[in-house]
Amino acid sequence: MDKLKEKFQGKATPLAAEIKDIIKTNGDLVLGEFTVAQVYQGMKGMKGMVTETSKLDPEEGIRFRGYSIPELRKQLPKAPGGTEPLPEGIFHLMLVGELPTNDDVTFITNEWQKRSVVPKHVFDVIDALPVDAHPMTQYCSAILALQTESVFAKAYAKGISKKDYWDYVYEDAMNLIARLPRIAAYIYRRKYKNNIHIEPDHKLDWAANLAHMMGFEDLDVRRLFRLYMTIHADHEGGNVSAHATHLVGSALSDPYLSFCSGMTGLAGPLHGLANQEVLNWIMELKENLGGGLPTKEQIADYIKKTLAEGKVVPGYGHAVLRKTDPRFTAQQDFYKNYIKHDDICEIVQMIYEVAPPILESTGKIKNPWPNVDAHSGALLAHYGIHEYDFYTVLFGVSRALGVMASLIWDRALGHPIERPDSLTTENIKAKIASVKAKA
Ligand code: CMX
Repeated sequence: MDKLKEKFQGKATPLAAEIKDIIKTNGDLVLGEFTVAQVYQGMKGMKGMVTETSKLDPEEGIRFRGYSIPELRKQLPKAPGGTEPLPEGIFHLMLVGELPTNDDVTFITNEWQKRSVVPKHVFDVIDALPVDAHPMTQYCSAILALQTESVFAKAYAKGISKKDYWDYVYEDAMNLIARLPRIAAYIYRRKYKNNIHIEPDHKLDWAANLAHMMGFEDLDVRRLFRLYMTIHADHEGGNVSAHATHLVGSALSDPYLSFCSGMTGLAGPLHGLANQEVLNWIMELKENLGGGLPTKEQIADYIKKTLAEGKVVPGYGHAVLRKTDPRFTAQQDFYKNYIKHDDICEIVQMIYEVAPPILESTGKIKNPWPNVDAHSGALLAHYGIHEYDFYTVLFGVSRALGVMASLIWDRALGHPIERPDSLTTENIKAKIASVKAKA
């Protein structure tokens, strides 16, 4: 058993026993009530699942195992000479609940290097798609094609004990995470760089290797990729990509199948695709004005026009957050520290000043503040990654860290198949009538 797996088992075994006891002794304790509006409107605020890896506070933003993003930028191990955390570190933190040492992250980098070979048929499946297929379609197809490698699915077919599920899920999760940079870079080079591919560099860490295989050797791009992969990794359990992965995993679909469903959810414009939408929206604004920096008044008019056309302002709003997303702030800080001047990043800052009061004045948007997607594309574009429709793939590579760590926990804690109850509108009307009759 490898040392990370052993450490995980040391944490999971007592927690699984504790949870069994909690359910036995306090299983009837009421945790919350829900309303008709919540049932109709996406179950917002309903507490309906357990996620160990991170917790989202509406006012403060995400904490990974209790650590905020600014704390993690300081405390997680860095590459030699690097200034941003290695994403290997946040995976360790989410999986075992402890800040890693330098040795711990080196171990994970080496494991992912060893496990990173992608079978040929996966590239064949990508190549079978039209080159103009959206990169997320290519990415999801590749993940499904990779399912042939699932050790969980093979072991399950032979017959394994429930108590061993997590062990096979761990193997699949580690293999899947290890292979994603190669797949993402392959899609990028196929679609935008004349199908000319770059071999992995086995001396590089996971995020730097992705930048390298995409064709970016600049140290600044490595630094950005390490930050990007760290901050996009997880956002507790209820967001579409995390919930879909967890839900499909609860049917004991293997990690490849489960992750693919999470990624098809991430590909939606109200979730991860918003990063491409933000850049398209900003470029449309620039084009309408004939290039250059817009004034604040022009930005305000453009936002009002977007709302009047019944469209969403991409990168703004959130189902849980009620303040500026700390993932936005971390990227803003990156811009101010390392880039200092860039037209698109400046427009992002101007939108941040102009948009919130306009969105608030609609009276219906619950969170007028920017989310992670409001800034990420501008940083990527600064370093020459102008293919906006590829951005969600990068989000998807990072998101594997959180949802795979959670999936290992799900199986180690023996979470059963998810099956909430549903109601018809007739049921709801009957309930309203009976409450009114009693009043
Ligand atoms: N622009 C315009 N309208 C918005 C809006 C925005 N940025 N954010 C919310 N609204 C609208 C909703 O569409 C809804 O309108 P209707 O009542 O007419 O249906 C109303 O305001 C209330 O919505 P809400 O309760 O504030 O927000 P939701 O929880 O329903 O939705 C989200 C959250 C993120 C989907 C929404 O804010 C949005 O569409 N934002 C733009 C897309 C985006 O940036 N998504 C990325 C989120 C982060 C991520 O997952 O990556």
